[in-house]
Amino acid sequence: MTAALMTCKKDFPILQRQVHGKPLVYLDSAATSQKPVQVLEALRQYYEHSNANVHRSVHTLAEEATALYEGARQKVARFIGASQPEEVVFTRGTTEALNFVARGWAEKHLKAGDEVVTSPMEHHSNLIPWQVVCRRTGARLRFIELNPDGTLNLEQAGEVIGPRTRLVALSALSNVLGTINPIAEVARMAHAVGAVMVVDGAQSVPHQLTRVMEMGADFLAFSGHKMCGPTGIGVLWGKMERLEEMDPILYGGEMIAYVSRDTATWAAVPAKFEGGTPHIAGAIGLGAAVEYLSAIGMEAIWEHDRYLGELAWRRLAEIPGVAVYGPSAPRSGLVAFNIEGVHPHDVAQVFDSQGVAIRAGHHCCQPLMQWLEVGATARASFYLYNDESDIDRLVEAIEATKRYFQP
Ligand code: C6P
Repeated sequence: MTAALMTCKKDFPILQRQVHGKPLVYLDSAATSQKPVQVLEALRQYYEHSNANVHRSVHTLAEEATALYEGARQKVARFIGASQPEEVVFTRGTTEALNFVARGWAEKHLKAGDEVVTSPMEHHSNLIPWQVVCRRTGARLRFIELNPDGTLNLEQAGEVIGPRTRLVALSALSNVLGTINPIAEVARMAHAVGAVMVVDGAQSVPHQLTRVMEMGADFLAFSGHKMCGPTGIGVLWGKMERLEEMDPILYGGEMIAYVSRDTATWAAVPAKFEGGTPHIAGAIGLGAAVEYLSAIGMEAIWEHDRYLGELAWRRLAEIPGVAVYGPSAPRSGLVAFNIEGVHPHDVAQVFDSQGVAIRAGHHCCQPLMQWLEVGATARASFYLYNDESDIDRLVEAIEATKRYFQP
Protein backbone atom coordinates (compact mmCIF):
# COMPACT_ATOMS: atom_id res chain seq x y z
CA MET A 1 0.00 0.00 0.00
CA THR A 2 1.34 3.47 -0.83
CA ALA A 3 1.93 6.05 1.92
CA ALA A 4 -0.89 8.21 0.51
CA LEU A 5 -3.33 5.29 0.76
CA MET A 6 -2.15 4.35 4.24
CA THR A 7 -2.93 7.81 5.61
CA CYS A 8 -6.01 8.78 3.57
CA LYS A 9 -8.57 7.55 6.13
CA LYS A 10 -7.94 10.67 8.22
CA ASP A 11 -9.34 12.78 5.35
CA PHE A 12 -12.82 11.29 5.90
CA PRO A 13 -14.35 12.79 9.08
CA ILE A 14 -17.36 10.44 9.05
CA LEU A 15 -15.07 7.45 9.50
CA GLN A 16 -14.28 8.66 13.04
CA ARG A 17 -17.92 7.97 13.97
CA GLN A 18 -19.13 5.32 16.33
CA VAL A 19 -22.25 3.29 15.47
CA HIS A 20 -24.02 1.49 18.32
CA GLY A 21 -20.97 2.18 20.49
CA LYS A 22 -18.56 0.54 18.02
CA PRO A 23 -16.12 2.20 15.61
CA LEU A 24 -17.79 2.46 12.21
CA VAL A 25 -16.52 0.10 9.52
CA TYR A 26 -17.95 1.43 6.27
CA LEU A 27 -18.27 -1.35 3.69
CA ASP A 28 -20.95 0.17 1.46
CA SER A 29 -18.95 2.34 -0.94
CA ALA A 30 -20.46 0.64 -4.00
CA ALA A 31 -23.78 2.21 -2.94
CA THR A 32 -22.14 5.55 -2.16
CA SER A 33 -18.66 6.54 -1.06
CA GLN A 34 -17.72 8.78 1.84
CA LYS A 35 -16.42 12.31 1.21
CA PRO A 36 -13.00 13.69 2.15
CA VAL A 37 -12.53 17.14 3.74
CA GLN A 38 -11.05 18.36 0.45
CA VAL A 39 -14.45 17.88 -1.24
CA LEU A 40 -16.44 19.22 1.72
CA GLU A 41 -14.19 22.28 1.75
CA ALA A 42 -14.65 22.91 -2.00
CA LEU A 43 -18.44 22.89 -1.50
CA ARG A 44 -18.19 25.26 1.50
CA GLN A 45 -15.84 27.62 -0.36
CA TYR A 46 -18.16 27.77 -3.35
CA TYR A 47 -21.26 28.50 -1.30
CA GLU A 48 -19.50 30.96 1.01
CA HIS A 49 -17.55 32.91 -1.63
CA SER A 50 -18.77 32.40 -5.19
CA ASN A 51 -22.37 31.19 -5.17
CA ALA A 52 -24.19 32.39 -8.30
CA ASN A 53 -25.82 30.90 -11.38
CA VAL A 54 -23.55 29.93 -14.30
CA HIS A 55 -23.44 31.08 -17.93
CA ARG A 56 -26.00 33.80 -17.29
CA SER A 57 -25.02 36.99 -15.44
CA VAL A 58 -21.81 39.00 -15.85
CA HIS A 59 -21.25 40.07 -12.22
CA THR A 60 -18.14 38.89 -10.40
CA LEU A 61 -19.76 36.06 -8.46
CA ALA A 62 -21.41 34.73 -11.63
CA GLU A 63 -18.10 34.76 -13.49
CA GLU A 64 -16.36 33.01 -10.61
CA ALA A 65 -19.09 30.37 -10.44
CA THR A 66 -18.91 29.81 -14.22
CA ALA A 67 -15.10 29.50 -14.09
CA LEU A 68 -15.36 26.98 -11.24
CA TYR A 69 -18.06 24.97 -13.02
CA GLU A 70 -16.18 24.88 -16.33
CA GLY A 71 -12.94 24.22 -14.45
CA ALA A 72 -14.60 21.13 -12.95
CA ARG A 73 -15.52 19.95 -16.45
CA GLN A 74 -11.85 20.25 -17.46
CA LYS A 75 -10.71 18.30 -14.40
CA VAL A 76 -13.18 15.50 -15.10
CA ALA A 77 -12.18 15.41 -18.78
CA ARG A 78 -8.50 15.03 -17.80
CA PHE A 79 -9.42 12.36 -15.23
CA ILE A 80 -11.00 10.09 -17.86
CA GLY A 81 -8.68 11.01 -20.75
CA ALA A 82 -11.35 12.76 -22.84
CA SER A 83 -10.05 14.48 -25.96
CA GLN A 84 -11.86 17.73 -25.07
CA PRO A 85 -13.77 19.07 -22.01
CA GLU A 86 -16.89 19.62 -24.14
CA GLU A 87 -17.31 15.83 -24.34
CA VAL A 88 -18.14 15.85 -20.61
CA VAL A 89 -21.87 16.40 -20.02
CA PHE A 90 -22.91 16.90 -16.41
CA THR A 91 -25.94 14.83 -15.43
CA ARG A 92 -27.54 13.78 -12.15
CA GLY A 93 -25.69 10.49 -12.23
CA THR A 94 -25.22 7.24 -14.11
CA THR A 95 -28.94 6.55 -14.34
CA GLU A 96 -29.70 9.88 -15.97
CA ALA A 97 -26.69 9.61 -18.30
CA LEU A 98 -27.77 6.17 -19.58
CA ASN A 99 -31.36 7.34 -20.02
CA PHE A 100 -30.09 10.32 -22.03
CA VAL A 101 -28.31 7.95 -24.43
CA ALA A 102 -31.35 5.69 -24.68
CA ARG A 103 -33.80 8.51 -25.34
CA GLY A 104 -31.55 10.97 -27.18
CA TRP A 105 -29.42 8.63 -29.29
CA ALA A 106 -30.92 5.14 -29.43
CA GLU A 107 -34.57 6.09 -29.96
CA LYS A 108 -33.46 8.35 -32.80
CA HIS A 109 -31.21 5.80 -34.54
CA LEU A 110 -32.83 2.38 -33.94
CA LYS A 111 -35.59 0.77 -36.00
CA ALA A 112 -37.48 -2.53 -36.13
CA GLY A 113 -35.12 -5.44 -36.78
CA ASP A 114 -32.10 -3.78 -35.12
CA GLU A 115 -30.60 -5.37 -32.02
CA VAL A 116 -29.35 -4.06 -28.69
CA VAL A 117 -26.95 -6.31 -26.78
CA THR A 118 -26.43 -6.23 -23.03
CA SER A 119 -25.76 -8.78 -20.25
CA PRO A 120 -27.71 -10.34 -17.37
CA MET A 121 -25.34 -8.80 -14.82
CA GLU A 122 -26.46 -5.22 -15.56
CA HIS A 123 -27.84 -2.80 -13.02
CA HIS A 124 -31.45 -1.88 -13.81
CA SER A 125 -30.16 1.53 -14.99
CA ASN A 126 -28.32 -0.21 -17.81
CA LEU A 127 -31.17 -2.55 -18.68
CA ILE A 128 -34.58 -0.89 -18.40
CA PRO A 129 -33.71 2.06 -20.70
CA TRP A 130 -32.80 -0.49 -23.42
CA GLN A 131 -35.96 -2.53 -22.77
CA VAL A 132 -38.00 0.64 -23.30
CA VAL A 133 -36.03 1.69 -26.41
CA CYS A 134 -36.61 -1.75 -27.90
CA ARG A 135 -40.30 -1.60 -27.11
CA ARG A 136 -40.61 1.83 -28.71
CA THR A 137 -38.55 1.13 -31.85
CA GLY A 138 -39.27 -2.55 -32.49
CA ALA A 139 -35.62 -3.45 -31.92
CA ARG A 140 -34.73 -6.69 -30.15
CA LEU A 141 -32.86 -6.97 -26.83
CA ARG A 142 -30.25 -9.73 -26.69
CA PHE A 143 -27.90 -10.93 -23.98
CA ILE A 144 -24.27 -11.97 -23.70
CA GLU A 145 -24.58 -14.91 -21.31
CA LEU A 146 -22.41 -15.50 -18.26
CA ASN A 147 -20.02 -18.33 -17.48
CA PRO A 148 -20.77 -20.27 -14.30
CA ASP A 149 -18.29 -18.11 -12.32
CA GLY A 150 -20.06 -14.88 -13.32
CA THR A 151 -17.62 -13.77 -16.00
CA LEU A 152 -18.81 -12.85 -19.47
CA ASN A 153 -18.97 -15.64 -22.06
CA LEU A 154 -16.86 -14.01 -24.75
CA GLU A 155 -17.29 -16.81 -27.24
CA GLN A 156 -21.05 -16.38 -27.11
CA ALA A 157 -20.59 -12.59 -27.23
CA GLY A 158 -19.00 -13.12 -30.64
CA GLU A 159 -22.15 -14.93 -31.75
CA VAL A 160 -24.71 -12.54 -30.29
CA ILE A 161 -22.99 -9.37 -31.56
CA GLY A 162 -23.74 -9.49 -35.27
CA PRO A 163 -24.76 -7.49 -38.34
CA ARG A 164 -28.09 -6.43 -36.78
CA THR A 165 -26.45 -5.08 -33.60
CA ARG A 166 -26.67 -1.29 -33.38
CA LEU A 167 -25.75 -0.80 -29.71
CA VAL A 168 -23.89 -2.78 -27.04
CA ALA A 169 -24.41 -1.68 -23.42
CA LEU A 170 -22.19 -3.19 -20.75
CA SER A 171 -20.96 -2.36 -17.26
CA ALA A 172 -17.19 -2.22 -16.84
CA LEU A 173 -17.44 -3.70 -13.32
CA SER A 174 -20.40 -5.58 -11.87
CA ASN A 175 -21.83 -4.09 -8.67
CA VAL A 176 -22.67 -7.59 -7.38
CA LEU A 177 -20.32 -10.17 -8.88
CA GLY A 178 -17.17 -8.05 -8.82
CA THR A 179 -16.59 -9.20 -12.41
CA ILE A 180 -14.15 -7.10 -14.43
CA ASN A 181 -15.55 -7.01 -17.95
CA PRO A 182 -13.22 -6.92 -21.00
CA ILE A 183 -14.67 -3.67 -22.29
CA ALA A 184 -12.03 -2.97 -24.94
CA GLU A 185 -12.52 -6.44 -26.42
CA VAL A 186 -16.31 -6.18 -26.50
CA ALA A 187 -16.02 -2.65 -27.93
CA ARG A 188 -13.89 -4.05 -30.78
CA MET A 189 -16.61 -6.62 -31.50
CA ALA A 190 -19.26 -3.89 -31.42
CA HIS A 191 -17.31 -1.58 -33.72
CA ALA A 192 -16.54 -4.41 -36.12
CA VAL A 193 -20.27 -4.64 -36.88
CA GLY A 194 -20.81 -0.85 -36.81
CA ALA A 195 -22.52 -0.75 -33.39
CA VAL A 196 -21.94 1.89 -30.71
CA MET A 197 -20.49 0.88 -27.35
CA VAL A 198 -22.15 2.25 -24.21
CA VAL A 199 -20.23 1.65 -20.99
CA ASP A 200 -21.77 1.82 -17.53
CA GLY A 201 -18.80 3.05 -15.52
CA ALA A 202 -20.67 3.55 -12.22
CA GLN A 203 -18.47 1.02 -10.46
CA SER A 204 -15.32 1.28 -12.56
CA VAL A 205 -14.56 5.00 -12.83
CA PRO A 206 -14.28 5.41 -9.03
CA HIS A 207 -11.77 2.54 -8.77
CA GLN A 208 -9.92 2.06 -12.06
CA LEU A 209 -7.80 4.40 -14.12
CA THR A 210 -10.17 5.30 -16.97
CA ARG A 211 -8.92 6.14 -20.43
CA VAL A 212 -11.99 6.52 -22.63
CA MET A 213 -10.07 6.35 -25.91
CA GLU A 214 -8.32 3.06 -25.04
CA MET A 215 -11.56 1.63 -23.68
CA GLY A 216 -13.15 1.99 -27.11
CA ALA A 217 -16.36 3.43 -25.66
CA ASP A 218 -18.68 5.74 -27.59
CA PHE A 219 -20.50 6.70 -24.39
CA LEU A 220 -19.48 6.31 -20.74
CA ALA A 221 -21.76 7.01 -17.76
CA PHE A 222 -20.71 7.44 -14.13
CA SER A 223 -21.79 8.98 -10.81
CA GLY A 224 -19.93 11.49 -8.65
CA HIS A 225 -21.23 10.15 -5.35
CA LYS A 226 -19.47 6.79 -5.74
CA MET A 227 -16.08 8.49 -6.22
CA CYS A 228 -15.83 10.79 -3.20
CA GLY A 229 -17.96 13.49 -4.84
CA PRO A 230 -21.42 14.82 -3.94
CA THR A 231 -24.72 13.13 -4.71
CA GLY A 232 -26.83 14.49 -7.58
CA ILE A 233 -23.93 14.95 -10.00
CA GLY A 234 -22.66 12.54 -12.61
CA VAL A 235 -21.28 12.46 -16.10
CA LEU A 236 -22.18 11.35 -19.57
CA TRP A 237 -19.02 11.31 -21.63
CA GLY A 238 -19.51 10.78 -25.34
CA LYS A 239 -17.41 11.02 -28.49
CA MET A 240 -18.11 14.45 -29.90
CA GLU A 241 -19.66 13.16 -33.13
CA ARG A 242 -22.01 10.87 -31.15
CA LEU A 243 -23.05 13.73 -28.85
CA GLU A 244 -23.63 15.96 -31.85
CA GLU A 245 -26.01 13.46 -33.45
CA MET A 246 -27.86 12.92 -30.14
CA ASP A 247 -31.05 14.82 -29.28
CA PRO A 248 -31.40 16.77 -26.03
CA ILE A 249 -33.76 15.41 -23.39
CA LEU A 250 -34.25 18.45 -21.18
CA TYR A 251 -35.72 21.45 -22.99
CA GLY A 252 -35.51 24.87 -21.34
CA GLY A 253 -33.04 27.47 -20.15
CA GLU A 254 -29.48 27.68 -21.49
CA MET A 255 -29.70 24.69 -23.86
CA ILE A 256 -30.77 26.78 -26.84
CA ALA A 257 -29.15 28.82 -29.60
CA TYR A 258 -32.26 30.74 -30.71
CA VAL A 259 -35.93 30.59 -29.77
CA SER A 260 -38.90 32.08 -31.59
CA ARG A 261 -42.59 31.71 -30.78
CA ASP A 262 -42.86 28.55 -32.83
CA THR A 263 -39.48 26.88 -32.80
CA ALA A 264 -36.02 26.68 -31.26
CA THR A 265 -32.48 25.61 -32.15
CA TRP A 266 -30.01 23.99 -29.81
CA ALA A 267 -26.81 25.25 -28.25
CA ALA A 268 -23.59 23.38 -28.96
CA VAL A 269 -22.55 20.31 -26.94
CA PRO A 270 -22.43 20.11 -23.91
CA ALA A 271 -24.84 23.01 -23.18
CA LYS A 272 -27.43 21.27 -25.42
CA PHE A 273 -27.79 18.58 -22.75
CA GLU A 274 -27.61 20.78 -19.65
CA GLY A 275 -31.01 22.51 -19.74
CA GLY A 276 -31.95 24.37 -16.55
CA THR A 277 -29.71 25.45 -13.70
CA PRO A 278 -27.21 22.63 -13.25
CA HIS A 279 -25.91 21.19 -9.97
CA ILE A 280 -23.11 23.76 -9.86
CA ALA A 281 -21.83 22.90 -6.38
CA GLY A 282 -22.00 19.21 -7.27
CA ALA A 283 -19.82 19.66 -10.33
CA ILE A 284 -17.31 21.72 -8.33
CA GLY A 285 -17.31 19.04 -5.63
CA LEU A 286 -16.76 16.35 -8.27
CA GLY A 287 -13.85 18.38 -9.63
CA ALA A 288 -12.32 18.39 -6.14
CA ALA A 289 -12.98 14.64 -5.83
CA VAL A 290 -11.14 13.74 -9.04
CA GLU A 291 -8.21 15.93 -7.97
CA TYR A 292 -8.18 14.13 -4.64
CA LEU A 293 -8.28 10.66 -6.25
CA SER A 294 -5.62 11.62 -8.82
CA ALA A 295 -3.28 12.85 -6.08
CA ILE A 296 -3.54 9.45 -4.38
CA GLY A 297 -3.20 7.71 -7.74
CA MET A 298 -5.81 5.65 -9.56
CA GLU A 299 -3.41 2.77 -10.26
CA ALA A 300 -2.67 2.47 -6.52
CA ILE A 301 -6.39 2.68 -5.65
CA TRP A 302 -7.27 -0.02 -8.17
CA GLU A 303 -4.54 -2.35 -6.90
CA HIS A 304 -5.63 -1.73 -3.30
CA ASP A 305 -9.36 -2.26 -3.95
CA ARG A 306 -8.76 -5.39 -5.99
CA TYR A 307 -6.48 -6.78 -3.29
CA LEU A 308 -9.19 -6.25 -0.65
CA GLY A 309 -11.91 -7.72 -2.90
CA GLU A 310 -9.89 -10.84 -3.65
CA LEU A 311 -8.80 -11.26 -0.02
CA ALA A 312 -12.37 -10.87 1.25
CA TRP A 313 -13.69 -13.35 -1.32
CA ARG A 314 -11.07 -15.96 -0.25
CA ARG A 315 -11.62 -15.43 3.48
CA LEU A 316 -15.42 -15.59 3.20
CA ALA A 317 -15.30 -18.64 0.91
CA GLU A 318 -13.47 -20.53 3.69
CA ILE A 319 -16.24 -19.95 6.25
CA PRO A 320 -18.64 -22.92 6.47
CA GLY A 321 -22.21 -21.98 5.55
CA VAL A 322 -21.17 -18.87 3.62
CA ALA A 323 -21.75 -18.65 -0.15
CA VAL A 324 -19.78 -16.08 -2.14
CA TYR A 325 -20.61 -15.00 -5.68
CA GLY A 326 -18.64 -14.05 -8.77
CA PRO A 327 -15.10 -14.97 -9.80
CA SER A 328 -12.43 -15.51 -7.12
CA ALA A 329 -9.83 -13.51 -9.05
CA PRO A 330 -9.30 -11.20 -10.74
CA ARG A 331 -12.17 -9.30 -9.20
CA SER A 332 -12.97 -5.77 -8.09
CA GLY A 333 -13.21 -4.46 -4.54
CA LEU A 334 -16.51 -5.91 -3.43
CA VAL A 335 -17.94 -9.26 -2.43
CA ALA A 336 -21.56 -10.41 -2.39
CA PHE A 337 -22.38 -13.29 -0.06
CA ASN A 338 -25.10 -15.16 1.78
CA ILE A 339 -25.09 -16.91 5.14
CA GLU A 340 -26.99 -20.17 5.01
CA GLY A 341 -30.44 -19.92 6.57
CA VAL A 342 -30.24 -16.17 7.29
CA HIS A 343 -32.00 -13.53 5.20
CA PRO A 344 -29.49 -10.94 3.91
CA HIS A 345 -31.50 -8.13 5.52
CA ASP A 346 -31.09 -9.84 8.89
CA VAL A 347 -27.38 -10.21 8.16
CA ALA A 348 -27.13 -6.47 7.51
CA GLN A 349 -29.04 -5.75 10.72
CA VAL A 350 -26.70 -7.82 12.89
CA PHE A 351 -23.71 -6.27 11.10
CA ASP A 352 -25.08 -2.81 11.89
CA SER A 353 -25.27 -3.69 15.57
CA GLN A 354 -21.53 -4.43 15.28
CA GLY A 355 -20.86 -1.04 13.61
CA VAL A 356 -20.32 -2.68 10.21
CA ALA A 357 -22.23 -1.02 7.35
CA ILE A 358 -22.99 -3.29 4.38
CA ARG A 359 -25.79 -3.44 1.82
CA ALA A 360 -28.35 -6.20 1.48
CA GLY A 361 -30.97 -6.71 -1.22
CA HIS A 362 -31.13 -7.30 -4.95
CA HIS A 363 -28.74 -4.37 -5.61
CA CYS A 364 -30.99 -3.19 -8.46
CA CYS A 365 -30.01 -6.34 -10.37
CA GLN A 366 -33.08 -8.58 -10.28
CA PRO A 367 -32.25 -10.50 -13.49
CA LEU A 368 -28.84 -11.26 -11.98
CA MET A 369 -30.49 -12.49 -8.76
CA GLN A 370 -32.64 -14.77 -10.98
CA TRP A 371 -29.46 -16.06 -12.65
CA LEU A 372 -27.85 -16.66 -9.23
CA GLU A 373 -31.12 -18.28 -8.08
CA VAL A 374 -31.26 -16.19 -4.91
CA GLY A 375 -33.73 -13.53 -3.84
CA ALA A 376 -31.06 -11.23 -2.47
CA THR A 377 -27.50 -11.11 -1.16
CA ALA A 378 -25.45 -9.24 1.41
CA ARG A 379 -22.58 -7.22 -0.06
CA ALA A 380 -19.43 -5.69 1.39
CA SER A 381 -17.70 -3.13 -0.80
CA PHE A 382 -14.31 -1.52 -0.27
CA TYR A 383 -12.64 1.72 -1.19
CA LEU A 384 -9.40 3.57 -0.64
CA TYR A 385 -10.09 4.19 3.08
CA ASN A 386 -10.58 0.48 3.91
CA ASP A 387 -7.86 -1.94 4.92
CA GLU A 388 -7.34 -5.54 6.01
CA SER A 389 -8.55 -4.80 9.54
CA ASP A 390 -11.98 -4.04 8.04
CA ILE A 391 -12.03 -7.55 6.54
CA ASP A 392 -11.27 -8.90 10.04
CA ARG A 393 -14.32 -6.99 11.32
CA LEU A 394 -16.37 -8.35 8.40
CA VAL A 395 -15.40 -11.93 9.26
CA GLU A 396 -16.12 -11.30 12.97
CA ALA A 397 -19.56 -9.92 12.05
CA ILE A 398 -20.28 -13.07 10.02
CA GLU A 399 -19.29 -15.24 12.97
CA ALA A 400 -21.50 -13.12 15.26
CA THR A 401 -24.43 -13.50 12.82
CA LYS A 402 -23.97 -17.26 12.68
CA ARG A 403 -23.90 -17.47 16.50
CA TYR A 404 -27.03 -15.31 16.70
CA PHE A 405 -29.08 -17.33 14.19
CA GLN A 406 -27.52 -20.77 14.59
CA PRO A 407 -26.70 -20.97 18.33
N1 C6P B 1 -25.42 0.98 -7.78
C1 C6P B 1 -25.30 -0.12 -5.63
O1 C6P B 1 -25.47 -0.16 -4.41
P1 C6P B 1 -26.82 5.98 -9.77
O2 C6P B 1 -27.83 5.52 -8.77
O3 C6P B 1 -27.44 6.62 -10.98
O4 C6P B 1 -25.74 6.82 -9.14
O5 C6P B 1 -26.05 4.68 -10.27
C2 C6P B 1 -26.75 3.61 -10.84
C3 C6P B 1 -25.85 2.45 -11.09
C4 C6P B 1 -25.62 2.05 -12.40
N2 C6P B 1 -24.79 1.04 -12.69
C5 C6P B 1 -24.15 0.35 -11.74
C6 C6P B 1 -23.22 -0.75 -12.14
C7 C6P B 1 -24.35 0.68 -10.40
O6 C6P B 1 -23.70 -0.01 -9.47
C8 C6P B 1 -25.24 1.73 -10.07
C9 C6P B 1 -25.53 2.06 -8.64
C10 C6P B 1 -25.59 1.18 -6.35
O7 C6P B 1 -24.87 -1.07 -6.28
C11 C6P B 1 -26.92 1.74 -5.97
S1 C6P B 1 -28.26 0.79 -6.58
